[in-house]
Amino acid sequence: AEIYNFPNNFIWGAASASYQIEGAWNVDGKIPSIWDTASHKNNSSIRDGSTGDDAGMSYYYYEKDIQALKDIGFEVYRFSIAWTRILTKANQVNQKGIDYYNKVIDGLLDVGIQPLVTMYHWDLPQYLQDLGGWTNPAIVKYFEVYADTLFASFGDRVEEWITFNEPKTFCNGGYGEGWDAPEIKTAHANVYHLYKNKYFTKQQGKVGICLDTTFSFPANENVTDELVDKAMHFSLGRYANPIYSADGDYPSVMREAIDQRVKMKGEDALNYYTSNLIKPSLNPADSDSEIDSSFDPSWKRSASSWLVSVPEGLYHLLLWIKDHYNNPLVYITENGWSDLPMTTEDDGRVEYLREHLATMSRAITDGCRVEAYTVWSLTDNFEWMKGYTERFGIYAINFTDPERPRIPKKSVDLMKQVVRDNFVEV
Ligand code: GCO
Repeated sequence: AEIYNFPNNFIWGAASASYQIEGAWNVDGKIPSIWDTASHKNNSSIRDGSTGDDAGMSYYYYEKDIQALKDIGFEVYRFSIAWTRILTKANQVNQKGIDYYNKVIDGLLDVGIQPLVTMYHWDLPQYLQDLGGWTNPAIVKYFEVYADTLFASFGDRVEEWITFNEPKTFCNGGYGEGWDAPEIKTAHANVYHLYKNKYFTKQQGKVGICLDTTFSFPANENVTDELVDKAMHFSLGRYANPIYSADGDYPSVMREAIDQRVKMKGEDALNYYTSNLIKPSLNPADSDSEIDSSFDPSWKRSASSWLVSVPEGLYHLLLWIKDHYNNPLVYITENGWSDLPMTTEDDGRVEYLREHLATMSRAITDGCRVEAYTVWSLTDNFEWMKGYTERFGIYAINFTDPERPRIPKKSVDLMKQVVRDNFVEV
């Protein structure tokens, strides 16, 4: 077996998101989110008809999450705060919401675990969606009030913040691919507007954004490097260039109509799960045509149709980012595998994590500035449109057990060894 080491100060942790784990959907002053609305619809689009009404009940059992993190020896916990617990419809502070997150943050710090807080992980207050949500420029002012409330309430203990989780997903997925109808580009414009005016860097310390992408490989020798690079710009450059590149310009290959110039500071977070093969595309000059992509049949599949294991994709992606954006500091804030049904024998996840940690180690050896890794996810949770039919936790949860014990899977032993030894064996 090969040993892959990590730098001494490398930070290990796990990730989660409020709507996916908390439950208590209508308790202690919380107002409805768009995911409460979506999952409560009659014959909703959620695959198993489930909701996040209860989920893993972290609102009540957050100490079980903290113990699960502590048992592994993790030093950071990436979780998100629900806007719908913090502000009422009248934009007033909901103290019980503040109290809950104070208990989580103080509980983590008491056992030496740093909170890495995502401000927005898709659970938009429904009343704001009723005003157009991210497509309405007024959302910027609402988000500034929310951000100020977070910084005022938790900024004394939370030193690193992630603003938005995957703008591509909630703008395109939320407004462009049918979960909801409205315009994609204005949604992006409003998200990036908050950076354009350096709003966050004026208010608080380290504030980053969390982008997601696959890595693109050529499907065959007919696929030009230019086309593969175009695919990477569709998937990442479109969202990263305005943040990283000096003039904040879009990659020329995109020629997007969006006019944002954003500057970033602090760590920027990256979610990587899988890669794809780029087949000879449609007319390359058509900058809006989605790239035609597929999977290599040899790539191992998970319980999720979109998730196949391509460890090399993480290596090449980190080098791509290093080369295109002048080697920024990166946290990997999501990377993981899904299984079904509930199981603790997650050999597929153990193999996936070993291989991806090894390629991450190689990328760091080759000069990439990756300083933290938080596995997706700490526990099985509500997997959005898939409900509970795809499980991403390194701890299993039986969602019919009122105590919701966090049951360690085999991958917990792997992560304990990685944290203890700061190396992974493949
Ligand atoms: C995402 C979200 C997570 C998902 C995870 C598995 O990246 O889509 O941040 O909430 O649950 O990625 O799909």
